[in-house]
Amino acid sequence: MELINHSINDNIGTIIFNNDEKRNALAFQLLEEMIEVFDIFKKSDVRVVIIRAKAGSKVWSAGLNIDELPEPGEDPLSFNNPLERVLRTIEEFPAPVIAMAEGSIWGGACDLATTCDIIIGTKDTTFAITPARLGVAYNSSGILHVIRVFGLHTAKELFFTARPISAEKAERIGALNHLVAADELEEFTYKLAKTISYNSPLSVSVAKKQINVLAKSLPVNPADFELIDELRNKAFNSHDYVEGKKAFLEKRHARFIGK
Ligand code: LCV
Repeated sequence: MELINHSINDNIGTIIFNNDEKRNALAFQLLEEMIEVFDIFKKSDVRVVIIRAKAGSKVWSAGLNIDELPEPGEDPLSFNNPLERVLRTIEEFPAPVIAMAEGSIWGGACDLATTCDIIIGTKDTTFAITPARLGVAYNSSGILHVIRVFGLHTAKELFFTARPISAEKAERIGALNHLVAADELEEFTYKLAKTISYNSPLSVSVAKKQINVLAKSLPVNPADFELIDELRNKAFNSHDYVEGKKAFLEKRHARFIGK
C-alpha cells in the first residue's frame, strides 16, 4: 500500500491516510487501497475499524482528487466511482467503522467520514461540502446521506455555501459523536473501539445492518428520481463544471456563469 497505512491490533483495524502532500486527497489509488484493506480486515476477525489521518494533521482529507475529475459529460460521482465503492464497503462492512476525524474534511471526504458509523473529532474538525465550488451536482445517495446526518437546513447551507461548519455545530446537531481535546483523541477513540470489540460481534453487526436499513427507508417516486438525474446531467455537462476544475488547478477563484 502506498497512499494508506494499515494495521490490526486486538481485533481493531486501523487505516491511516498517507497522502499528506496532497492533503490526503482521495485519489483513485488511495480509494482502491482502502477497499483492499477492508477485504483483509474482513478475513481477519476485525471487530472495529478506525479511519484516520496522521496525528496532528490539519486536513483529515481534502476530498476527491480534483485532478481525476472526469471530462464533461461523464458523471463525476457515478455508482462505480471508487469513492462510491468505498462508501458501500464501509456501509456493508459487518463491524462498526469509526472516523477519527482530526482536521478539516472536504467534499467527498465528508461523505466518507459521515458514512462511518461513529465520528470522533476535535475543536479543529470542520465539514465542508464543496460541489458548488466545482460546478458539480452531487449524487442522490450522497445528498440523502448529508440530510440524514446534518439535518435539512444545515444540509442546504453546506451545499449552498460550500463553507466549512465547525466541530461545535457538528456536535450540536449530532453529526459528531464526540468532540475531544486533540491530545486525547487517539486514546479516547481506541478506548471506545475496545469497548465495542469486547461485545458480541454478531449482535453488533446485526444492529449496524438494522439501523442502516431502517434509517434508509424513504420512498422516492420514479418520476422525481428521473428529474433529479436529468438535472445532474445538466450540471456535469456545464461550463461551470469545466470552470470549477480549471480554476482549482490554476489556483484562482472560479468565474461561474450558471450554465
Ligand atoms: C487534488 C488537492 C486537493 C484535492 N484534489 O494546502 O464533493 S465534491 O462534489 O466537491 C467532490 C467532487 C470533491 O470531493 O471535490 C474535492 C473538494 N475539495 C475541495 O474543494 C478542497 C480543495 N483543497 C483546498 O481547499 C486546500 O487544499 C485545503 C484547504 C484542503 C488545504 O489547504 P493548504 O493551503 O493546506 P494547498 O491548497 O496548498 O494544497 C496542497 C497540495 O494539495 C493539492 C493542492 O493542489 C496542492 O498541490 P501542489 O502542492 O501540487 O500545488 N490538493 C489539495 N486538495 N481535493 N489536489
